[in-house]
Amino acid sequence: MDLQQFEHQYDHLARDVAAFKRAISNKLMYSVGKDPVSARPEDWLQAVSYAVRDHLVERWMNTTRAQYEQDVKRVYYLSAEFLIGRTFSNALLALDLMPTLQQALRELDVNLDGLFDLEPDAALGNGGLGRLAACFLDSMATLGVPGFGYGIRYDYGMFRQMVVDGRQVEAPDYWLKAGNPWEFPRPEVVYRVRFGGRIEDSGQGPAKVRWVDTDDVLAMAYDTIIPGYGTQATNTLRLWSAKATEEMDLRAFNQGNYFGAVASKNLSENVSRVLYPDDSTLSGRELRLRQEYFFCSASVQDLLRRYLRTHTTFDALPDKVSIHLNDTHPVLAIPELMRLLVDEHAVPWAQAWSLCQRVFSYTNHTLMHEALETWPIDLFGRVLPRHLRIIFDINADFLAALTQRHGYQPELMRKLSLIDESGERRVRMAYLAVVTSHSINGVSALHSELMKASIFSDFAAQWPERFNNKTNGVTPRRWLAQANPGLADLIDHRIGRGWRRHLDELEGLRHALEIPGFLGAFRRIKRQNKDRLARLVHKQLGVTISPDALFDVQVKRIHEYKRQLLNLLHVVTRYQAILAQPDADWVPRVVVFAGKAASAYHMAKLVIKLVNDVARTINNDPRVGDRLKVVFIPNYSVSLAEVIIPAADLSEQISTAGTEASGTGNMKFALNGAMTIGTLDGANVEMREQVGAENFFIFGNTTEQVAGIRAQGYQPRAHYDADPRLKAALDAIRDGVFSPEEPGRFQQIFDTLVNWGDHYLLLADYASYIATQDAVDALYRDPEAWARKAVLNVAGMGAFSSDRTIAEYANQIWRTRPVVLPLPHTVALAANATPPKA
Ligand code: 26V
Repeated sequence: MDLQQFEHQYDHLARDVAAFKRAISNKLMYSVGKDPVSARPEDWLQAVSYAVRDHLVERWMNTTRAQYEQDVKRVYYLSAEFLIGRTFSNALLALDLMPTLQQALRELDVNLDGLFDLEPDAALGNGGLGRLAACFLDSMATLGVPGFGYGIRYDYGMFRQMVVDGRQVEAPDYWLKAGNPWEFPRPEVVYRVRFGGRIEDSGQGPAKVRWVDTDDVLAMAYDTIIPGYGTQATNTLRLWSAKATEEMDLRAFNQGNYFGAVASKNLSENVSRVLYPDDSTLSGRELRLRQEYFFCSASVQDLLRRYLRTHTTFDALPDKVSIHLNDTHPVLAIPELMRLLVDEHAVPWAQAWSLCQRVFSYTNHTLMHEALETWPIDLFGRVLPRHLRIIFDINADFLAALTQRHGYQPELMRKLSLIDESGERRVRMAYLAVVTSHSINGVSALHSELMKASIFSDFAAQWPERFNNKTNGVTPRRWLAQANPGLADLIDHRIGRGWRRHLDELEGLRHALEIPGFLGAFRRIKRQNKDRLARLVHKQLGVTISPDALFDVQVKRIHEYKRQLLNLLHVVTRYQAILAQPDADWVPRVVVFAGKAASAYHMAKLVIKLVNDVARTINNDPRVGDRLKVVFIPNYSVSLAEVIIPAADLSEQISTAGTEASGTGNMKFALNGAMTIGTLDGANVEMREQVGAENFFIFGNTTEQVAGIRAQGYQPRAHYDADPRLKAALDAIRDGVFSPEEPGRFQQIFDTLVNWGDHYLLLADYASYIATQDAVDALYRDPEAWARKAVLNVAGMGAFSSDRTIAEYANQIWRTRPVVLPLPHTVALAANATPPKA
């Protein structure tokens, strides 16, 4: 079949509603096993998903075949988290099947809109880091980068957050209960992953060590197709699930211990049971270490097997394989690759090490000390004795080279050693990543500089050329085309559809500002999105919010450094001011919060309670009315973000300068036409450059000023004493104005800020924040002026596509070339789809 025939056939299929109807009916009967007359919406969703998936499979096979034929260099993106969200509508957009499906289902008398909300989120991540990995998969596929995601198929994803009496309550998220139509189980792709045991050392160097008496688990692959947009190219996300080995079952069975056999099977399968929900604090649990090794080992075994299908020596490994470490969670891939090369494939140690250095690259996502992974060596040695030995050997080589370079310097060695010898000896995972990788990057310009100046300063002095920046981005397919169809449509009519693949084209919207009617249309769309959110809030919380109000939104993990409490201080100040001057000309506001707290993070949970107590008080105070409303929307997730973000007027990005590595929510809001109020932190700095300082609300101390204040001995109480508005807000919180049933409930919050050092400098930024919030009100009073600036924010977001980020990784770090595939038919379709209006 030549290309034209293929195109024609594909075109025909995609557009043929009758064929699609048939396919859906067949799936419903033969795959789901349901009669159309009794099928529930869930059954239809399953049937439709299978029918849509079929369209992806053909592309998938073409891509995989082309990758083999062209012997391309592959990128393996190792990540403990992939926060994918829903797949159904994403697949429909990638395939341009939405209109066909709409018609097909209409004819089958099924309501398509009702189906989307039935799909559970794949919430296999905590927050920013996991969602970034998902955006990267989308961009790698779209750019044709031959990328494979490798991770863990957690049975339970991020917990479901319920709010009971204003407090967070966690419930398990068994996202697989109705089956997952998007994954392909691969029972034939299984690897043995070994744990424990001991090493037998012949004393003849690293190559002569045997690892014996291990307890083993099997890793079984599940594949998910990642479609590219406007291209035939697809990629694979391969997630590993733990299965007990057969011997284990047999051994116990032969001892006649049926229950024991089943119990120990369950135990060994625990390794992929649940996602650890503690973003930014290392709990240091053994199961977590096992999870990390489990997916690293399976992934490295799998990529070596793929490489060896077409190669007989390892010489070409760095030309054919890049392994990228998404933070330190996959760092065990380094000693695992060393082990496989040296112990299993008899590669000499020095050669294996050189291969590793050319294969691995690493991204750091946080400077927060609590989140930096280190493992006590006794725990490490118990779980992975062979790997501990390998790390010691790497360390010995590294320290010897250091000595050769700088002479014997015990202080330098102590600082740079892979083993932290102060106190309980621990393995420093980030240092292992840095010593091995040929590239180490941060995720925004500011963060990359701080990374070199702080946690890795001694390494940056040794190897400055290894350090670089790759500013984060987000996929415009999910975060604009899918989440905000109204705005996407308006943009299409002004500048065409090309922005989905070339986000820079949004620049063209600057001219649209001069076109009569454009701003009005933009405002109507924002208004519709606000209506949609208002309905959701009413349905979920029973609170009525007015879409005329300014929607002021902070949605993200609850963490002290992100300063949800600073936002609350503004809310309380505003409340008190409204009570003092009810007749002043207030700009009505709705302040929206959402986000999860780590289950053991006491202060974050108390913040959630305070938000809810403040909300209850203000929303029920008849003196306030529509001037101010506060809502906490439970269970923040990717799919909730897709509703909340397009409805925002104001995006709160208010972390203490120097603490938020990049932020990606900040980009999603601006892309959807929100204004930002933020500090000069993370990617906010670069966003402001792109959209112009006059279109961005910046406040607060800079990173240098923060350092200066701390160095001089920060006195939060001085701010409390000097600023009556601040004092009044804090006193109200302390004295139980929002918790009359338990007046002392928030004493700790008061103390943290006023008496215990206010580590994140909320009080130092308060005055500037309040003044800037007043400037926000002033602008909002002029809806035209506000909308103009909001449009300029959209227009300036071109640089923050994850396509740009991935192109930089591919060209500068991985040095991969895109796979070459027959002409993408969807590009042709897209070009004809909506003729841009003049
Ligand atoms: C740390 C830990 C510690 C062990 C337990 C599980 C766990 C899970 C995640 C993390 C690291 C969190 C780091 C993180 O998410 N960083 C965020 O990365 C985003 C993408 O680069 C960036 O936009 C955010 O600013 C940064 O906070």
